[in-house]
Amino acid sequence: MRKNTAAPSISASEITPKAVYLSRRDFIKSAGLLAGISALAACGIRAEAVGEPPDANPAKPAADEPTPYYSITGYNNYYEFSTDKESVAPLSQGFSTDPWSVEVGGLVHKPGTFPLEELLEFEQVDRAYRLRCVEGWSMVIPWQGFELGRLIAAVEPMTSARYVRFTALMDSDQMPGQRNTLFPWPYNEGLRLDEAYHSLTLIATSLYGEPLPNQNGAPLRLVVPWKYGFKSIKAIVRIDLTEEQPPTLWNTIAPHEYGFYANVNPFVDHPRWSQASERRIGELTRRPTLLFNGYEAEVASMYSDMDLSVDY
Ligand SMILES: Nc1nc2c(c(=O)[nH]1)N[C@H]1C(S)=C(S)[C@@H](COP(=O)(O)O)O[C@H]1N2
Ligand SMILES: [Mo]
Repeated sequence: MRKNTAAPSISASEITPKAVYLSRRDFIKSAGLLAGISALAACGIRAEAVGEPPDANPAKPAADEPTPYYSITGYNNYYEFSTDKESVAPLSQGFSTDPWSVEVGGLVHKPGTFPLEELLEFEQVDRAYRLRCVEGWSMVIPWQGFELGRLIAAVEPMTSARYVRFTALMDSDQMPGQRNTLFPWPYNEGLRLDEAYHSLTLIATSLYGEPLPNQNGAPLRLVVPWKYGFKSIKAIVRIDLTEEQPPTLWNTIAPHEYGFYANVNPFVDHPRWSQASERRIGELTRRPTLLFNGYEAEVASMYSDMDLSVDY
């Protein structure tokens, strides 16, 4: 079994509404076809795939089933609203995301301001990804959005560009957590340019076929499935191409605890806890954490010349 695949690209009009998606999933599950995330990503979306024969070995342990919508939207890390995961959803309900645009600049030939509507014209894809928080819990989230690489290519990076810096919204009137001055707001993050171009790297605009809920980073957020969740910055308003590695919020606060790379790695512990296993939300026992969150086949080559325990 492949550990995962990028889901096939589909157009926005083909994105499965949540109710249909869920009932189809139930059908697939009862037919004994749902053997893991690869089955979901490759088959769950496309009706014709339901007719495929059952898996020869259905007794696979630890299948990656999508986490229920209520957990994905009710248990959130989003410090601009609250450090309490269950308070983020209620506190973010009135957050205004319309109109929204993203400014893209820095070392590019064609800088520009992209209204959300324009970003939604990039080819939309459907991706169910594992999300592993550095705190030791995980979910499986069915996102829809576009590959970040499409946007980066559109602004034509200069040859000197080596990194991408992301900046989230700064608006302490709307985001009460930003009144907590212990954090260097706004939230920011960064990727190396090859990571940003990787086809797994997504800008998510929807979840379970519905527009991104505020608590999950509406109207658009980064998703980098092989890295710890804090890299997947929410409510992005600015993207800059840079020559130097950009500062990031968690790396600035605690560099020895949160590296710039933040690749999921069960062999490199957090200084205060083990990263060898994780609690999948909704499950009773912990499961082992996978190197690169199970996306090793797709991404390991980008780090072949790095010592992962040094560049963590
Ligand atoms: N702007 C912003 N983005 C953020 C965060 C945040 O506090 N602010 N938290 C991060 C962390 S630690 C995680 S685990 C994920 C959680 O995403 P989810 O709530 O959609 O599951 O968002 C990440 N993106
Ligand atoms: Mo996290």
